Amino acid sequence: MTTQTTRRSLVALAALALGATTLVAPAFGADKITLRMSTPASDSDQRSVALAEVFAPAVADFATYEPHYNASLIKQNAELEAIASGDLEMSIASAQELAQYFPEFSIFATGYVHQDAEHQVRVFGDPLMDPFKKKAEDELGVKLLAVMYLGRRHVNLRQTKDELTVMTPSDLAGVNLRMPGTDAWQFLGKALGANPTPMAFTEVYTALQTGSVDGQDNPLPTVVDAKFYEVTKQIALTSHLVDLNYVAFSKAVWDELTPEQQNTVQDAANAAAESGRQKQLQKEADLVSFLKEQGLEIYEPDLAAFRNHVQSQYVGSEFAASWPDGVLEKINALGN
Ligand code: KDO
Repeated sequence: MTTQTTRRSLVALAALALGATTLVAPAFGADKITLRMSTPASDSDQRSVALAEVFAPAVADFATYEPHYNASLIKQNAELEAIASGDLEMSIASAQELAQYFPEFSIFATGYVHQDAEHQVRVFGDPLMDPFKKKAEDELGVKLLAVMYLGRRHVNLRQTKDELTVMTPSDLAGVNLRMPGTDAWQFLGKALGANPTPMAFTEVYTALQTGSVDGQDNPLPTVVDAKFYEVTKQIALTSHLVDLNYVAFSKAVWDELTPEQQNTVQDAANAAAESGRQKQLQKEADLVSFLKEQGLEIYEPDLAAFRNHVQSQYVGSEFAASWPDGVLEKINALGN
């Protein structure tokens, strides 16, 4: 979906979001509110685990958390639309997905901008985020409750290192790299020097197995959780995106909660995000040896070459043009 098409449908979605009190009414019909959450991630992904084990029990007095994994309820990148139209109450949303509606969110999806997990937290809690959060709430009916850490994305290929060694972006020329299917993702794939191929997360394993793509990019915990290591041979540790997701919550449902329940939901989201972040960081540190045991070659390319190339691609791009003045500088100032 292009940004233009998405923006056209936004007006219709906003209207739906405003009327969503009636649309979500069935969720309030029972004793407890039902919070349907849809994600392409599996149930063993640390973000899923954190929501199920930390968020769900914390809100259990008044809400039943109902997770749907592996994009079984809503397809990847359509979750926000589903929340806006009252068909879903929660998701684990990417900045790239939000950028479909509000291009300025692409700043949080840009290569080599976030430095680490703590930097993400500082950025999310900083007043610089307020206009972004407000826009998502007012125009899409989606509240961004907390930032979840997905991890450092690396390039993971079917080829052995002997067949293809990735040291600089030019080594990725002609490599069909699966990237998720929105403009911001595709742009990042090109900025890396690859030939990006859009594809839903749930199709990636088979595509790697059959060779319809050369590789994919994701953090190490995802490479293990989705078993991509079974069908790939190498990982070049490009760290091109310290990736995040937001805990996205229906504004219409939020508005039906008492102030006390709202506090509980907010605290539960914060606690889940923190728990998931610590576990994901631990997994990132631990999984290199596991992946090596599985026979994958793991090595660091020329990071300066990747950083310079990626950053130079964003300068003057349509994405950079949408970033509010001064925000990149504020994000950088919150770094180490
Ligand atoms: C992916 O499709 O590669 C991606 O990592 C993108 C993320 O934003 C997120 O949607 C994630 O998939 C899913 O949660 C599955 O881990």
